[in-house]
Amino acid sequence: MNKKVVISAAITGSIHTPSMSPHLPITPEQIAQEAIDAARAGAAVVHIHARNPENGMPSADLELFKRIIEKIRSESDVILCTTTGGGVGMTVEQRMGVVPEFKPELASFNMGSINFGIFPLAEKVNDWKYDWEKPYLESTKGFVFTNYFKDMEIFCKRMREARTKPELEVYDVGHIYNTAYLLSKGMLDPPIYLQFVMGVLGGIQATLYDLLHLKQVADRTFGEKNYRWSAFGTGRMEFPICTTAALLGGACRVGLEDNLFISKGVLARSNAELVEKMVRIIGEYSLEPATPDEARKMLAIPGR
Ligand code: KMH
Ligand code: ZN
Repeated sequence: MNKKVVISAAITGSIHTPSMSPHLPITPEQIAQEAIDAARAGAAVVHIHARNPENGMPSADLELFKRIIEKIRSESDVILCTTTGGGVGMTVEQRMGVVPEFKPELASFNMGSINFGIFPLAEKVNDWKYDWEKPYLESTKGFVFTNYFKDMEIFCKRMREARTKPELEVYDVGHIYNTAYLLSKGMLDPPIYLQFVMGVLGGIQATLYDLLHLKQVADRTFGEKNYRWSAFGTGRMEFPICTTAALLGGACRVGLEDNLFISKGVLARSNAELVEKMVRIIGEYSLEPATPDEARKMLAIPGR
């Protein structure tokens, strides 16, 4: 078994809103600094979304991404994985813009359409900081996160042109078969890298049984040696899913995008704190966090 584990840190995302935690990074400077600190704590990859610095709303503004990316690149050799999932209501063109513009080493690539229900989060908040937050969350009762085949073909093409490796976000079992289809058509380059996204309402839930199921379907579909993979669970299942993934030889992802708590009822103060916890857990099993260069080899990322 490889002693090294690739840890990704998903810094801010587009699911949690400012009222849920004062520690959620909002401005480009905060997002970049959180990413740099997460890398120092042991993350080899940072997954990046941008937010409007005035009110924390998820944003596709390339100027904001530029400020985040330039600061991270100037201080760290961590692998950048930009989102192309964006946030609720963004168009495919808005979501995709970051790839040709910044040619990141990795970018998320969402492998199919799902109901994407983040409305239950609104029930837990009493005091709203900004007007947009509640309607944004509640609108997802009627929201399908669309990733049509015609759009996935465009994502394949643009990522290939930018020499960006796709991190294939698998929210449910069918997304593995969607991946196999695109691979069979020569639209994706092997070895592919899958990210099992577990616990979104509308997708597969974050149980250990479901993780094994996803892994077994992927093994049968691609052959165990022919793909790389990572997993994460949302909310309190972040650490159980990540620990199991690491013990099974996969990579894992922690961060405030997916989970705001360091332990029951205690908000994490930073992404670095979540990464440190993951490093501690794998350390108990004599595993170590991979450096960015080790991660490039392990995930078959060509490098810049
Ligand atoms: N926020 C997620 C549930 C993306 O950014 O493209 C998965 C994600 C997708 O990170
Ligand atoms: Zn994301």
